[in-house]
Amino acid sequence: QWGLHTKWLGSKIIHKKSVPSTQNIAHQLAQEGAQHGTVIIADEQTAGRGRLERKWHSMSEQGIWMSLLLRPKIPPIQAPQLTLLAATVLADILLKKVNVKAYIKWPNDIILNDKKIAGILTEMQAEQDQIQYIVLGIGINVNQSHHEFPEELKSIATSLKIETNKTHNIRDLIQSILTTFEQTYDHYLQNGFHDIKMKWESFGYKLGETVNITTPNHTWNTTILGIESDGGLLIKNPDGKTEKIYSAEIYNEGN
Ligand code: BT5
Repeated sequence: QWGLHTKWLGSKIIHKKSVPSTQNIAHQLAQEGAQHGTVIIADEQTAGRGRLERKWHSMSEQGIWMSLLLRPKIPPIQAPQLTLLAATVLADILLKKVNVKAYIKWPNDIILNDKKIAGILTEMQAEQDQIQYIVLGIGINVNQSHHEFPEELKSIATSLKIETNKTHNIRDLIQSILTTFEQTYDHYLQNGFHDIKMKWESFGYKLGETVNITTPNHTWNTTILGIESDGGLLIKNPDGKTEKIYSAEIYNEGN
């Protein structure tokens, strides 16, 4: 039905019309023992979510809303690498299949023409320093028109249709994403993070530029240098010192 030529990713695909969140279904299936590579896809989500209890607007059949269930044999501290891996896969597919250059805004946003086109949500269940499973959620705005976005998103979100003036085949895109994700993931397990880091930096948003960065207790201007293999962001502060950060929001300078 999906015409997939993958080895393990999507060997089982659960496709629903409307669900609160594909993340929740994936968690439930994982706890019931579902296998590595199970994929949950919804046409529409009524309660899509982002990080930190934020909402992910996906009450539309014009996007890709899916969750991948992964059972990687890597230490839990390496899990953030999978978010970065997924981001490179999405940026790569947008470049190769849609012919647009999107950028990856650390840690998990895909930005096209300075607006958010996709987001990634990685949730991990770990016990005694072992990953039980990871649910990796991917949301991409594909064929929405501008007026379909809620008011608060209109100036910060975009879709492939808005940016290319064309509609895109959602199934084809899912197929490409799953195929490339599997290849990239297998390569990563065999060869480590180095190639992902290189790729990530070729798509890094505002790399080498000065941005405004905000953490819970601090806002300052800094220069983004790249990412570290543990998933942290490497920055260079105005005093010349480099620093690694693990949680922050990045804004354009002056915003
Ligand atoms: C994310 O969170 O960007 C992760 C999004 C993951 C969504 C997928 S869809 C399949 C799976 N099932 C789910 O329920 N979730 C995953 P975060 O970095 O926290 O960004 C959230 C913020 O993005 C919101 O606060 C809004 O500002 C903005 N936003 C919400 N919906 C958006 C949309 N459709 N397009 C662009 N920006 C959006």
